[in-house]
Amino acid sequence: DRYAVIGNPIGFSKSPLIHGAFAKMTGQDLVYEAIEGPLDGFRERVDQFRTEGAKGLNITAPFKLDAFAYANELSESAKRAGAANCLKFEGDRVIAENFDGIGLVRDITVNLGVKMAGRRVLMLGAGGAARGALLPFLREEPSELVLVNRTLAKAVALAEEFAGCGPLMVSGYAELADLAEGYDVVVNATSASLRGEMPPLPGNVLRGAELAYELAYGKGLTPFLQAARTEGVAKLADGVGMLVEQAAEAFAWWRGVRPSTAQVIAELTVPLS
Ligand code: SKM
Repeated sequence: DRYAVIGNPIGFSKSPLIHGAFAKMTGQDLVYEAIEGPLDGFRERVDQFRTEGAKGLNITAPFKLDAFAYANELSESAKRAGAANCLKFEGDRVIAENFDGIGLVRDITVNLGVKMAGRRVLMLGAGGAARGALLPFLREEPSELVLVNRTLAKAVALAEEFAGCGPLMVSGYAELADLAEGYDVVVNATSASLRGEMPPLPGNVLRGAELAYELAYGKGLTPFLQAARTEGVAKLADGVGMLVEQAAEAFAWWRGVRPSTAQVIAELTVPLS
């Protein structure tokens, strides 16, 4: 059976390696490749892959919205995220899922051993990555989840979509100085790290946190993680565990077998120094 990850660019993707390891571990007979999708031709490329007998697809930037639009059945998490990171093909059925949020929660709570229940959580960014994580985070029942964004209106609009789902609040960066200290978990879901930049956090916000989590993976000690280290944050992590956990969810959904993730995470983890 054939599967792939599609994105543009795609050369950096670890998904073929991860799914290859899962297939070996569980004895599943499948081929998993990487496809560089044309920026203006996602639909045609996926049509083609399906006519070649594809059973499923992982989707990464910049196609998660295109994949959502391509599907004809949406899971609750895909609907909430407004984006798909995984598709399953069954005849004419194209079913969309989004496992990024659950992958992040599993990495934080299971792999890193940081509980979110009753804790204060700060989410930086209000784009697609933040959106996908909001509902899975709220289900963990934090005492408070604060969404921070440069453009406050964007955070407000996003929070409105999740009204009634839990203790979700919004803030601009500057105002954070007043609420500062006492966050337990701080997640960087902005794209700042991809440009080697630091989100404009007031000085003391990271102090006393148990975990600083960088969603991007493979960037080493980003300015955000560096700042967290300087502030003495106990645990630092990048998104590699999240990547492997969302892959395990996808694999289980496609194949009906759940692979274990610890060994693959250990193999892919680059020390943050
Ligand atoms: O959501 C995941 C996607 O499924 C695969 C991926 C990758 O291969 O780098 C990254 C994330 O966007």
